[in-house]
Amino acid sequence: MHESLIEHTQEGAVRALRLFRPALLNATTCAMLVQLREAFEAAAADASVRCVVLTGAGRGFCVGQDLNDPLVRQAEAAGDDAPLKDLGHVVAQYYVPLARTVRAMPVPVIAAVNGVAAGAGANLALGCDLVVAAESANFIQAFAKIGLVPDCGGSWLLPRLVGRAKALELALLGDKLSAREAERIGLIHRCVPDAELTDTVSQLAQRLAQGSVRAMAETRKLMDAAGLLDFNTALVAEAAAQSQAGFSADYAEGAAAFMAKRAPRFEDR
Ligand code: T3D
Repeated sequence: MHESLIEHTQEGAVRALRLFRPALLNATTCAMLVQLREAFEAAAADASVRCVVLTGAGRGFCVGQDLNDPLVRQAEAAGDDAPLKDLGHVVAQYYVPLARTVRAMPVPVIAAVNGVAAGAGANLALGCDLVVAAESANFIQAFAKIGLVPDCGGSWLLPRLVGRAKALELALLGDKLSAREAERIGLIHRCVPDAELTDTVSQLAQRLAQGSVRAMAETRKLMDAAGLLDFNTALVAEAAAQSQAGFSADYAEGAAAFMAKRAPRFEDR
């Protein structure tokens, strides 16, 4: 039997995934990354799920790669002629499929950052659609401190979220950024007092789950693509996506509910 490193719970249409290696601040192993990707895939395939929340157990959210994992730890002993491990292989095999899966979810994804988020753990959170962090949490682009470069989407996400100057400051210095400051510079959606994190995220998740999650997933796709497009091409992409949205049951329901002055009941995915 494999050890379970991800806890799954569901409340209504909201699936919560909790990273579970609390003693090591939820540092990720390859097994954990596979389990997390499979948990997202299961949520994507389950029509009862309309929002996913990702959080961590214990005092940390996730501190990125477990640096003690034999798959990534290079030999230290002088004279040890074991071949060097190829981290690019680990990134391509485990982090890339996970980051892609999260970014392509058919429903909105919220990161509930309960504590420190470092390295790939920080970028895993930032790749989610909305990031809500407890006031005591912080974000650390820890890569440069150990001679690595940002991964799990960091090089793409950071400049888009906060601009090149701040992105490079965060990545080159690797200093702790408080959740409050992360909210101020627009890196995350919101920072809340620790005691309010669970309720705030729960209310936000239930609200998203009641909306047109299909339109939300399409909106994320449009915004991600738009960064590489000129204005006119982005307009064309919007028209194509709106064409599809206009054929959806959600649009029929949303417009009918508006005209009838009642709350809509969205069911598409
Ligand atoms: O390798 C590849 O495949 C490439 C992919 C790379 C992706 C990456 O994520 S690289 C970045 C890896 N992460 C880090 O470099 C962060 C390292 N951790 C820290 O700098 C500190 O732990 C924190 C600043 C995040 C938190 O500090 P603090 O004082 O609150 O906690 P702590 O005492 O340092 O950590 C608690 C325990 O977790 C401790 O273990 P112990 O002494 O109680 O047995 C510590 O060693 C362990 N821990 C923390 N981070 C990691 C870790 N163990 C393994 N790997 C970690 N990344």
